[in-house]
Amino acid sequence: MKAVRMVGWQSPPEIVELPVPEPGPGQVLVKIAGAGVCHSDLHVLDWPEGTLPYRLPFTLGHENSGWIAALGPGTEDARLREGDAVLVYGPWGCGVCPSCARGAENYCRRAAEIPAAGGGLGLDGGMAGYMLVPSPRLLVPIGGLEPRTAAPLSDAALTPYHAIKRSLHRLVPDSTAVVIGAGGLGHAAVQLLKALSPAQVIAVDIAPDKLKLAEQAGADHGIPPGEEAARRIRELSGGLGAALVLDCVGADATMATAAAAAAVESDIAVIGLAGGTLGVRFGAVPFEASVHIPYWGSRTELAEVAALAEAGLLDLHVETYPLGQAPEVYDRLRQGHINGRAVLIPETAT
Ligand code: FEH
Ligand code: ZN
Ligand code: ZN
Repeated sequence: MKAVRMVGWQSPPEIVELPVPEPGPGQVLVKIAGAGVCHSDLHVLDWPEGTLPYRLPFTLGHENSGWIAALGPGTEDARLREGDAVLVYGPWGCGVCPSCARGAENYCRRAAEIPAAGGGLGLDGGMAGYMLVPSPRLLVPIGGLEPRTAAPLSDAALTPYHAIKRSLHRLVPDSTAVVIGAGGLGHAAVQLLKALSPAQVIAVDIAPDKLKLAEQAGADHGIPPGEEAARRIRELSGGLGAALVLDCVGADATMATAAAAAAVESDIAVIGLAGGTLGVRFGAVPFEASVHIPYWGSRTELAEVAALAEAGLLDLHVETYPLGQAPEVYDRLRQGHINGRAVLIPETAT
């Protein structure tokens, strides 16, 4: 099978031929229908050796969907059958610590002992014809959803869903939510905010086509970034500012905008990985504003995201490409030329 491999630190991914793996005890083999192309991969590919504990080479792709191809010995789980369409839950923890036991493998207590964050993040991921998943617990059935375009639910949607869910109590009628960065995560965040809350939603992005996508996703306003953005947000929110700011970029400038646009008693959630910083001190952020860095989401939340999609309340914008075009697609992503989320489709995804 073809696989998109991370072969070196600060090196481009390579497409190689690999044998289709066999599921061992406890494992499940998934035939990949679609593998999302996440901006985080660009950071992983760009970061110098030593930044992450990953052992190279491995197959990229941490946002995956497909069909169960084979159940390894001991996985005869009544819940899953060969042929079932599934999402692959991305953060692979130890599976037994208190966090993992409640489905929050994104916050596994033993993460520091595990030299990988999941398939596509140090272990073989889904940018390939097939993917080995360590346990059926990491698979979420998706019923009648189209598997080839469902993959972004497992990251582009799950990450903002987790961040929004913990702030829902702030999103009361007449409140305002701001989404900075209307790319893969951002446009999903807009749809989720409109589906889950009465808040007015303001999207902030430098690219007009991204703002258009955000407005198609339900944003009430789309505005450019910069000095003016915070003032405009205050104007649109009756002077209060935003009860929730989701920074899907995470750069110095966007975090500064988040702090300037936030309301008293608000949440500022930074889910973008650009590596920016924000000074949190008296006067730098509004009174009782909370700044936090959520990471991905739980297995339970992924099932909730899948349910939202099956109910038609979440319909992500997906651009599909053949798996063999992975290097070009990563380049397009880096140049900001992907609208919504790009998904790679293996030639075996029939
Ligand atoms: C991937 C790798 C490292 C940090 C964060 C991520 C996210 O894309 C996972 O949602
Ligand atoms: Zn990701
Ligand atoms: Zn754990």
